[in-house]
Amino acid sequence: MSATRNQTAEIAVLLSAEGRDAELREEVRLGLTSTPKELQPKWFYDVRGSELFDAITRIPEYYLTRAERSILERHAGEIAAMTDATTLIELGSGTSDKTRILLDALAPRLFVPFDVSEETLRASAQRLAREYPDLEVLAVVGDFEHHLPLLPANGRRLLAFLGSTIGNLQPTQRARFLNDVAATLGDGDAFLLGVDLVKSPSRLVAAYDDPAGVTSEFNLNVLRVLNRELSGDFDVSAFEHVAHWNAEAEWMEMFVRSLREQTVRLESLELDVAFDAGELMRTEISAKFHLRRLANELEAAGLAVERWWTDEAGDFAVLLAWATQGNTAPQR
Ligand code: AVJ
Repeated sequence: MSATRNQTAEIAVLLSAEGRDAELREEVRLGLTSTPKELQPKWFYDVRGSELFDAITRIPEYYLTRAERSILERHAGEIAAMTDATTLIELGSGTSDKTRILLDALAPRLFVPFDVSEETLRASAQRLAREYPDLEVLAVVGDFEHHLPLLPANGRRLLAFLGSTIGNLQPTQRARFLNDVAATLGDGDAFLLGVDLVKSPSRLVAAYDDPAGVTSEFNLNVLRVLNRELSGDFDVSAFEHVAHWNAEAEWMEMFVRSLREQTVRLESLELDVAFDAGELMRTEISAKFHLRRLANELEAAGLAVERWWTDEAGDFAVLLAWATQGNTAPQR
């Protein structure tokens, strides 16, 4: 006599295909009619974009993923003991790769992977549900800039935001996001944040402009996304990948550069977009942090940083924080 779990993941869709579509159209119209032109990095991640990002995490120059994994491998037990969480929520979980380290250490009852990309999320949630038959998996399709208050609130929660994805937000977006996190965390809930640290520009540029050209493919893929989603006619071969260290802002930025004067039509938006020869369109910022300063930012948002860990080289950091307003760390 045995009770078998069905080992399938449940999916909750907070951002419907129509909602996502409306957001894409609105943001792309705004971005392509602005000076300078800009696209939001979240639109990279269609199926191909998610695969290309996965490939990036394995290129020798892209140290971020390996550094974060080494921190989690070394300290997951400690993180589990400090948080004592029964629910693990992972924002922007993508393929949920590093998540396994946390799942193994925490052994939560419920895992909530949260991502905008429904297809990628479905596939990885099903895979995890099969790999961890005792784990309840509730995948949530949503946008972490809008849907944090709608996250499941059962048990003591660990909210993980890894991979330095926070670096993709502009400073004002970032402040708003951190405030939302603080407001969402209940008594004893914890926030685990992975961030890339400021280092030599040459290493940073190498990480975002690899010689094998994987990052270039990833970056240019966003034009294919627009072609497909908005009936566009971008000639991808008429653009090139550019990665640049912005020393003032302390962020890496990626652009696509138009190789000639050209006009692109986005039929679904009834929009013609003129590019000059050499014109740059920014597709991503990836901010790099100083630990002390970032901890101050978290404190200002109502998040008390309890501890942080770095990898041996000091390239990357993982921070653990609690909400301060009316919240207390679990008593022990
Ligand atoms: C998804 C935030 C981890 O900003 O480093 C990788 C995306 N862009 N190479 C980052 C990315 C170019 C990446 N994160």
